[in-house]
Amino acid sequence: MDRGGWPEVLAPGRVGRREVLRGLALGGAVLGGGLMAAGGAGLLGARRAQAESAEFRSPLIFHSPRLEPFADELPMLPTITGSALTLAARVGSHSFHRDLPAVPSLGYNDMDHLGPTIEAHTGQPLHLTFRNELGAHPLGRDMDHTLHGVDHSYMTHPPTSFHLHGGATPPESDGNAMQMSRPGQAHDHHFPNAQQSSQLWYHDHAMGITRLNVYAGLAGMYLLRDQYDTGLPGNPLGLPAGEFEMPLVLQEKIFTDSGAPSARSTPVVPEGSWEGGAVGDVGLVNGKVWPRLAVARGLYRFRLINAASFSVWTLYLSNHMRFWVIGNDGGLLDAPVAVDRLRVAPAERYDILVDFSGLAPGESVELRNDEEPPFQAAILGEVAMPVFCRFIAGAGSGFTGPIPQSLRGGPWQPPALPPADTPTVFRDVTVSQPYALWIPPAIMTLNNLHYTDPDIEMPRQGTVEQWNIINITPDPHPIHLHLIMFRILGRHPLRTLEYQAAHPQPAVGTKWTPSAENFLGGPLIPPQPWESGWKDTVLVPGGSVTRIIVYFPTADELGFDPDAVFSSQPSQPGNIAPAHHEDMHGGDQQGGDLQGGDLQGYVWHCHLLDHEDHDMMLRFRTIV
Ligand SMILES: [Cu+2]
Repeated sequence: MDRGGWPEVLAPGRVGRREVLRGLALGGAVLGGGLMAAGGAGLLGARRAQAESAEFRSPLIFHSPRLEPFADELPMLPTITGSALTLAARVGSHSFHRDLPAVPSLGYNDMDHLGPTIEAHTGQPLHLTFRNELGAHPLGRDMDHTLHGVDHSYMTHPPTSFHLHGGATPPESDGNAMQMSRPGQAHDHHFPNAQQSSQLWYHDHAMGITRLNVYAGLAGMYLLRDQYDTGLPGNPLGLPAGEFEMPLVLQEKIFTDSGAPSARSTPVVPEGSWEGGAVGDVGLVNGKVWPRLAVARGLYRFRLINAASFSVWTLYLSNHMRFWVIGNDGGLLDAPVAVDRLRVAPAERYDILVDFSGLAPGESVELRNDEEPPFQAAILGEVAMPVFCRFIAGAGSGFTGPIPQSLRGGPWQPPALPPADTPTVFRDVTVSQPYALWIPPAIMTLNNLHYTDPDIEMPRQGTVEQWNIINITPDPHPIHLHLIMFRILGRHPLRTLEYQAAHPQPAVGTKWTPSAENFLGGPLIPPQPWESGWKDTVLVPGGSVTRIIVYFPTADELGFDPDAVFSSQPSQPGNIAPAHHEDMHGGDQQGGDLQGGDLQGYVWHCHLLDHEDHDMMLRFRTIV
């Protein structure tokens, strides 16, 4: 099995502020794109050697205190269910490891970090009241006041926006980044749940501080069940249930010596400045560093999510035994896919089966990662975060059912995955890191635009489109579209330098989406078998053209108007004066925000949260 199917293309790209600063710190010698491409292999080799020397610690990055692995039990996330729920974001006090003190953290309801798993059922709508009950933000000093409306009040009164990731949700309930609640305010969300069984998740989406809110803990799992995938023992699919089905929320972090999570990864970027993305050096599962889990010697269903801000991981089990992928973002695959490695980008979910029956009682196996950080992080000395957790086999045999032969298309199974639709509209979009004269500040962009620029995508409802996502950076970006699920058609390497030379990139603010069809570096590489179903997030490799097939449903099909105008104010505004966002609203906005602070449409963005905050996020509308 290969590493997720993409030959790493270290295509030359442009560099952002952090990358500029890194380059300066290293003597300014590594900024040139050509050098990046030419020097990649040697540098990576040297870095791997450094990583294997246990004592090597790059002075250009922060390091967590040394922590004993597998000291804590893997926490079970509580589950809540019902047709009307309340989730309140609060400041808690959380210890991330046995040997770390409790520190301020964010969580939902009575959880000090992360939130409960919401279980919902297809066809049963959920009314969720989200309340912002936050106080001073644990990462307030990391807020960058040059980003979209972020001001000093955010440190003590942080805004929030609650988003159900993967949900087909009415726009006023979708957690628009501009529809923020301040402490004391609340917002009512209607989630129709009119979609098949799938593994969604919820997280904060507030403009300019999403990376800090999520890193501090505002995320949780949302399992949507249906009549096939019931989540109950004896379910028609024969899948493990109850204690043998577990959400695993995977993250990586860096800790300070005081035990607090650090949003910064390098002293090269000053506190209070947007950094561009931080690789963690410890792994967390369900909010604990490197936990251990006692397992029965049987089959388990793990609902994995990469809930990290920045890193793509290649996961494997330490004894290299195979496991089975049975589903991804949008639901089940047609049949289990046996793998021994699985590449997971931020915001991607994978539904896997792991069979511990071959272990002897007392034997253990670890969930590990060996994906190197992207090139531009690696040049600071960042290395792969090696492990998430340890499973220790007990004496009991647990769930002993077989691996299902199929998951769809049979009796008492959901219908087989349909072939991807045939597109009638083709749309080129770009992913880039523009910079001016090599001088900070830099920015990450889609289509070379700021979030507030008016020239947004406006696909027609009822239309099948092919989006060609052209990534001229050397690094991977997981691209996520709200409202819809899509299919991955495949990926081409891009002859990036030639493409850029033929189409010089204008200053940020001018839409730049030239066709890349004459600059493909090879044939279409089809998606991996485990990417074959419905996806809401696609890993777009560095130097690539990634093609997805997207159907934009009509209001009739959705049961709500996806182009409805809605207020930017929360539905329960309390006694707090309306927020002012004038600085974020342009004047003549064909598809943009309306006068008076009203909003329209959804967003698509990179799910590297640092990128999303600045400015790799754009609005889109689906029009009639
Ligand atoms: Cu990105």
